[in-house]
Amino acid sequence: GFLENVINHPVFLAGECNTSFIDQHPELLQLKEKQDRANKVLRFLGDVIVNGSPGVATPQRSAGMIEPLVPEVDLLVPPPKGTRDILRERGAEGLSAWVLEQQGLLITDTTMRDAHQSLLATRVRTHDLLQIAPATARLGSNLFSLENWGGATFDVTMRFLKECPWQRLHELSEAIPNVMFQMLLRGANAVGYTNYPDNVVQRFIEVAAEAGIDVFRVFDSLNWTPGMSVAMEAVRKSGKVCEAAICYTGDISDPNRTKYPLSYYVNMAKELEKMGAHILAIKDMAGLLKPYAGYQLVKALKEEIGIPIHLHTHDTSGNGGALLIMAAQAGVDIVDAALSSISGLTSQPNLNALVAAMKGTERDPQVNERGLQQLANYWETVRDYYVPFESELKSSTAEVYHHEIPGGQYSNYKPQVAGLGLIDRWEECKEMYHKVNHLFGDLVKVTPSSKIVGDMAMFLVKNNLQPEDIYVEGADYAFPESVVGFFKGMIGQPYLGFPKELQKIILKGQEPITCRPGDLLEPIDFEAEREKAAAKVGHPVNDKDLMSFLMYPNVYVEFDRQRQEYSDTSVIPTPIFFYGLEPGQETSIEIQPGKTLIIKLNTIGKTQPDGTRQIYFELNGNARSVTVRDNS
Ligand code: 3PY
Ligand code: ZN
Repeated sequence: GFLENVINHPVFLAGECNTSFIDQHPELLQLKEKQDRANKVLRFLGDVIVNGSPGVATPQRSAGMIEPLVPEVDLLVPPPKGTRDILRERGAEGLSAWVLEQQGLLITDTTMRDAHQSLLATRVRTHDLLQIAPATARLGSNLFSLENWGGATFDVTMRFLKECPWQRLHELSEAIPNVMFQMLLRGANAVGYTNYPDNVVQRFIEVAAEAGIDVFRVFDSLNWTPGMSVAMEAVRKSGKVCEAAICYTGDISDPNRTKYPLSYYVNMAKELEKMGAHILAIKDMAGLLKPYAGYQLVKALKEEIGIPIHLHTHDTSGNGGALLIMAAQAGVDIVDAALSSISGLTSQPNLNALVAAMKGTERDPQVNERGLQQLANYWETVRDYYVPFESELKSSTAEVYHHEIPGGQYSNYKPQVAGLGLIDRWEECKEMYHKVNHLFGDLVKVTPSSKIVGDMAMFLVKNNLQPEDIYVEGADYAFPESVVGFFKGMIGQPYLGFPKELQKIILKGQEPITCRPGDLLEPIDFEAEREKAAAKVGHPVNDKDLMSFLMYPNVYVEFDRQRQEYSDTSVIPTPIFFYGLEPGQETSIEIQPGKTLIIKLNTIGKTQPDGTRQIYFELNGNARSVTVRDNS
């Protein structure tokens, strides 16, 4: 390889080389880099071929998978102007005013975030997002926004996909310059599961705004507005759109569910408007807002507040499409939906069907129906790559009105239950989720409060306990850490307070807090943390990587280690990334624009006494082999 190139170089052969030889011939170093990169990719593929991919229990054959049809668009013509241009020209307040001027229903496409978070365990890779990005910019140019970042994607990209969430955002932003990017931010929990110091939340928002996020949907998992204030102010300061959410739970149309009546939501909405929200979101994370209740809620909010209203729901019950139409009738400004092939069930309602239903009405969204169908067709093919991550829910279910499990949690809770060996008690685990909700005083359940309810439910089932048993035997049990933290007040205060007796039992004498957890957390010393991170990964750490480290210290360090070992694997096509190659199969991987590796798997060697195997490839026509440890 490298050495041969050096000794065969004419200058070297002529004996004219001195110490500046390499300086004068940087192409040799580049070649070495490229060869290193190719070796790393081969070692990664070798590992997948021998050991499979984490989380893929049922291996698939990449050989049988077809390439998606990417709609043809003219890349030389810049995409039409969109909402990002409006935000740039008119600012956040101007954008909000523009929304109110629109007669047509505006639509956010959630395909790139919540849809796959809710149906495919958040596993959709950057490679698949980027391939369709230029077409999305052109065929979806009339969309209000693309929700494509935040929520669970930040964690999952690093933890399971070995990708950098910031790189994803950057690359998407280059490919889609015209439509606003939207992210989900968990208030003081940012994109994690725990409260972070205020200056971390602030810096995270600054960095995300700079990296391409235009609309920040901010919520608090207990609807506790003090938990939202720091994030909301930081978004306003960044010049981007502050969309503050009321999380919907219970049922305003059920006279027996008195804790969260219509007035509760109206009051919260007024407060968020006063706190400076540019847009109000109704975040119906479990899909509990029934169509007529939705009409009533939107109507009341339109009368009581002046900012635009953006409705988010999940179609778990199958009533999601009806809800969106009723909400449109009541005057909702913007709704969330997902391209048909990644819609429905625990995901958002079907965007293409909504567009068809609204066509020709007063609130016709005036989008490119044919174009959006082509985008949906692309995702239909791509969805097949993610089969092992599908939840097994086959039809919509009205049972969600009973268990109230959020759509984004459903596809996660089941594998967690399975992981604890409780899958044959799945029905019981769902029922226990319901019981724990009421044990805890009927909570707003959304990340992280939903995770706490889930953790407690699994804990009870695992220990063969019923909620009542806690009052008798509670002292004998060590409760899940998340549950203890919750009762300590570490994610904020629930509406109407904690159940006091239960709180005493769970805290075992510890004093709960009633202030904002952020008031107690020391500000982070960014430069000290940056040094700590740099020491762990062995190279300087920029602002974005520092944010990754602060959100998920261990996950970030492990992700970085893998990237050093295998290079940036986000460029590998998804079927190959998850399922490897079969002998005789060939693939091409564009490691950077214009640099493509053609890789063919020849044979897989037998396991050696030391537990390794030799994997024989052809790389751009040359024989190459790598040694891989067989973990089986
Ligand atoms: C998240 O926080 O990831 C959610 O999707 C909540 O609905
Ligand atoms: Zn959602």
